[in-house]
Amino acid sequence: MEITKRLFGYVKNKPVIAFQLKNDHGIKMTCLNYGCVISELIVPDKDGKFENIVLGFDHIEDYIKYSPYFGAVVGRVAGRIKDAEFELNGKVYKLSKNENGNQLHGGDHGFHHVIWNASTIEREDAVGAEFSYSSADGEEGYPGNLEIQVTYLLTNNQELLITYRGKTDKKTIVNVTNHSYFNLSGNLKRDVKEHTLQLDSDQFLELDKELLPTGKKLNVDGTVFDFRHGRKIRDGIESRHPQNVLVGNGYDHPFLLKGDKNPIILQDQESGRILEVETDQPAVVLYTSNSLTDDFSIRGRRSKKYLGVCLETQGVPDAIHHPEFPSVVLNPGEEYTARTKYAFRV
Ligand code: G6D
Repeated sequence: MEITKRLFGYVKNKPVIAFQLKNDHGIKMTCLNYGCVISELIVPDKDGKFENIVLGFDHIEDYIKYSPYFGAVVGRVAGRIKDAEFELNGKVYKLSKNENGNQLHGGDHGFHHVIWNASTIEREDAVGAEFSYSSADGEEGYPGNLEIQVTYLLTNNQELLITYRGKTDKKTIVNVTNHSYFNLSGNLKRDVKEHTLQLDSDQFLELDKELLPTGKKLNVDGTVFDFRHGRKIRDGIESRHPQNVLVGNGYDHPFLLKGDKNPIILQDQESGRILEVETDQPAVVLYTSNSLTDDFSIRGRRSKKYLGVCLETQGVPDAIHHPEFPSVVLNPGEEYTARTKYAFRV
């Protein structure tokens, strides 16, 4: 197991440090104290060739200028909050607006964009980084001083364990996730259209034209949203289903998870790489990078639609406006915890 640290750059004159974690089997991961970004994840293919499987950059300027949350932790609340406002105990809180009068991913100065305190973890069979951030009362409009912590642990069992913890001094809402874009072909050789996904979910949430949940749960039966027996990402890209067309021809939808032990399995036939995801969260947003623009490069590869697939495990988006969804409210004295495990197999 190995950890190395190096200066990655500066954001608002604060140093950005890159932590490179390596296990005993050659798996390597680089993460930054800027937005807890996972900038690189190097894993083997079926022939033992080690290549990067996430979208990311080698220079901080590119993250500032181009990144649509590549590898970042997003929050205080991931997803969209309608009208960028919500009510708690009879008080209306107005959030920063950054998309069509709503708030997306915690606002433009959300968790993806801040410098976190960082420390390293060294264990017998795991190495990791622990990030912490004090999100002030009123930051991006949210009530309560929130102490949030994110731990990445790379194990000798080819797994990345992500744990989120939060405490507040005032009633607030919290729902964070990691927004990595995976591409199992290795070094972005191909897009993700031929990737197959297996996801044991019977229902997904209908979105409106601002990509906010309408509150309606749609059954996956007989549609390209049925991943229970495995399906190619391509199916949703080529589909004429109104919900696939609405989000720019692909997927950008929350799927409701059943809390069973069935992992979410993403596979790339050609490389033989398999990503297994397990989580304690009630939902996963499947986003097939339909909005990726082609006006920048990613480590020399021209960006384009469908270059990555996001599996954003989280609370149900806009839950604060849908009492029927699991609550994202955090009270003083309670602890917010969320866990997701990514396992790298061939
Ligand atoms: C688009 O609608 C999608 C979001 O789900 C995604 O997180 C973002 O691009 C990066 O806004």
